[in-house]
Order: sequence, then C-alpha cells, then structure tokens
Amino acid sequence: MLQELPTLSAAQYSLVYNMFSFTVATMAAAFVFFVMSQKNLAPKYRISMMVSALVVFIAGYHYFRIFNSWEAAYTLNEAMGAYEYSGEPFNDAYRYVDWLLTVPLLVVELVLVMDLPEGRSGPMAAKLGFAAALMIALGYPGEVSGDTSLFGVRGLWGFLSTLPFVYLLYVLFTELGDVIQKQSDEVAKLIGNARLLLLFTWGFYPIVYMVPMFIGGYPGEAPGAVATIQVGYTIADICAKAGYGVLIYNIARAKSVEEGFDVDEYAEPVGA
Ligand SMILES: *C/C=C(C)/C=C/C=C(C)/C=C/C1=C(C)CCCC1(C)C
Repeated sequence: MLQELPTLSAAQYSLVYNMFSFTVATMAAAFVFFVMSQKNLAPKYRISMMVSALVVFIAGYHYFRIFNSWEAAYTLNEAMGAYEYSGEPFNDAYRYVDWLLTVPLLVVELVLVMDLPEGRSGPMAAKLGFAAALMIALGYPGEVSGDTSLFGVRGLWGFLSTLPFVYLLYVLFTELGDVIQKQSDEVAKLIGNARLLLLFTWGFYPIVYMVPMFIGGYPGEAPGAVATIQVGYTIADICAKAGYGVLIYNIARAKSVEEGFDVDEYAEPVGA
C-alpha cells in the first residue's frame, strides 16, 4: 500500500530506521550461514537449507527496499526536531509481497526436514503452502484499508485470514504430530521446538495487526501505532525466518548424524 504517514518524534523515526537496517544485516548474515552450512548435512537435507537461504534472501531484499522507502517517506524538520511525512509514499506492500513468497516456503522447510514417509511430503507441502499463501492474501485488504475497527474492514479480513491460519496450526499439531512421534527422542524434541517457535512468532503477527484497533487511528494521527507495527513485524520476521532457519539446521544436522553421515567431514580445514 502507498500510505500517508503521521509526524514522528526523532526517537520513533530512528527506532524504525535502525530496526530496518539491522534486519537487512541479519538476513544477509543468515543467508551466508545457510548456504555455507549445507555441506555439513546429508545430501537429502540440503534442500531444506536451500529453502531457508531463499527465504532470508527474499526477506533481505525486501527489507532493503522497505528501508529505502522509509527513508524517502520522511524529512527532518529541524525547527520541530521531528520527522515529517515528505509526501513520498511509504510502500508497505513490499512486506505483504515478501510474506506471500516466504511464508509458504517456511512451511515447506519444515515439511522437508521432517522427511515424511514416501509420497507424503509433496501433498503435505502443497496443502500447507496453499493455506499459508491464502492467509496472507486475505490479510492484505484489511491491512491497507486504512480502517482501524475490530468490527469493520480491518477486523473482517483479519478474521478471514485467521481461518487458514487455524487450519495450518491444526495440521501442524495433529497430522504432523504423528510423524514426530516416529522420530528419535532428540529429533522429536528439536522438531517440537521449531513448531513452538513457529506458533509463537506467527501468532505475533495477528497481534501486531490488531494494534491500530487499540492505539488510536491509522495512518493519519497515530505515530505510536505506526512505529509499533513496523518494529513489531520486524522483530517477528527476524525470529520467524533467520531464527527458525537455525532450528531447521539443527534438526537436519541431528538427522544427518543419526543416519550415519559424518557431519564434520567437510568442515575440516583443507590439509588437516
Ligand atoms: C516471515 C513472515 C511471516 C512468518 C509472516 C507471518 C504472517 C502471519 C502469520 C500473518 C497472519 C495474519 C493473520 C492470522 C490475521 C491478520 C492478518 C495477518 C496477515 C497479519
């Protein structure tokens, strides 16, 4: 969405600015880690690291664009010591485009690393990926509506978006629960942790989405809501993409060891 923005205090503006900058760096670092760490894994688990690398690459690119858009959307009013809307719109659609691509990939990562019985991975990844994309697509009209009411446009699309979200969690905790039981204790614990991280970080997004329903109007007059939404989504993205990718790596590594792959073989320095 191309959205008009309220005047922010220097502290609010800088907080968002610094968070965007930090996120670009985090996503780039995570990308390098996921690419480099693949060689430590049995070949069949490398694909899940490849998907993790894609997710943080896509997110890093979008954060770079969001960061630039934020910078252009504000100018410093030195007399006021505050940042005013420059007239150049802040493009928040980058965020939803990013989610539309990365959220299905995040569920695919988990399905791949679980290594489901023959023939189950494809359909499972497809149905969860579809639900994830539907969730984001349904949230978008509410996010950009400019409406802030619980029983209005924002609330309605938010509710519709919650339906595929609940379905996704249901499948993760029921059908995929059975698959977890069949893994070794260590792997079951690691997968359980990744699933919990997913539950808590993903659960954070609808809460942030509801912020404008509780702190004043948006976009016009609520600087607090603007800064809170941007910082909230940013923290959630770092945990749900980079942090989650590291947990997926740990699962893949534990499974590689169990399956007899020498995970350190390639990690030795040349000539050692
Ligand atoms: C990397 C980005 C991630 C993991 C984004 C996840 C986003 C969600 C789980 C969003 C969910 C929403 C609802 C369940 C209802 C309100 C609208 C959304 C799109 C914020």
